[in-house]
Amino acid sequence: MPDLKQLHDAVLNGDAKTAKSVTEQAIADGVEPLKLVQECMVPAMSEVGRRFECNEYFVPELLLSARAMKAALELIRPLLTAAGAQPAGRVAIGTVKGDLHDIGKNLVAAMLEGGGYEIIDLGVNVTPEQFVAAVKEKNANIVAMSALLTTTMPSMRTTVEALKSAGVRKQVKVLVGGAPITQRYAEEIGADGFAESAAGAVPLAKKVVS
Ligand code: B1M
Repeated sequence: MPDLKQLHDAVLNGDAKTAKSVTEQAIADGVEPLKLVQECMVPAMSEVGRRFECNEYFVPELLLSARAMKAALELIRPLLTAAGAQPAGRVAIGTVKGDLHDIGKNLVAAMLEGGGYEIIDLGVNVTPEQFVAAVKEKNANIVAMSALLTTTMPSMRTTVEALKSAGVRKQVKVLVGGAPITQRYAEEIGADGFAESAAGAVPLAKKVVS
């Protein structure tokens, strides 16, 4: 059994090679994949954020940590995905316009995929028009938006408005999340639900669709 603190430290120190090898070993030893995410990687990224705020870390360190987390997540993602289940719905997911943070969004997508949802991943810097197009052209019945910057949060409201203007608001449920987002903000902009974590997105999607 590998020492899981090594995974935490590898993400914190931006060491993708170690992050990957410790994750591989942990999976082989039967450690619950979600435990690796929730108890090692997410706390490490929080510490990265704290160091960035204190000017101990700068953008290059952020990028290295993000790369280490992604390397480990790539191994975990397939394990979160249920095999062969009928899709419970079709989710168009993206990080909103102006925002390039995608680690949380990717985690939410993987959890929803694991929960039986078909995922249309629109990527990052997604405009309201792109969300509308995914609903119209790909028949998504859930729009899930992620924002990590306070400056990009307003794009969630603009997207809700764009869905209304395009006449498709009633045929989709809108879910929002990301570090600066709150239940109150979700209500304010007319979203149907807010999830604080990737794991919380699955029961939320089930609840709003039913
Ligand atoms: Co940036 N960044 N960043 N960053 N970055 C933050 C967000 C920040 C809080 C750091 C800080 O100052 N402490 C700060 C924002 C401040 C603010 O707005 N108030 C910040 C800043 C300022 C910036 C730049 C402006 C820095 C600069 O260039 N000067 C710049 C902006 C670029 C842009 O987007 N236009 C920038 C750039 C970057 C990198 C590119 C270097 C890199 C991102 C790499 C990538 O994503 N591919 C990066 C990183 C890594 C971070 C931190 C350190 C970590 C983010 C992360 O991945 N967390 C972050 C600090 C922090 O969060 N503590 C920070 C781990 C991830 C699993 O958590 O994304 O919160 P999170 O997702 C969670 C939940 O929020 C939820 O589920 C996830 C898992 O449970 N969730 C959802 C997320 N989306 C959801 C959607 C849902 C439901 C739940 O839908 C239903």
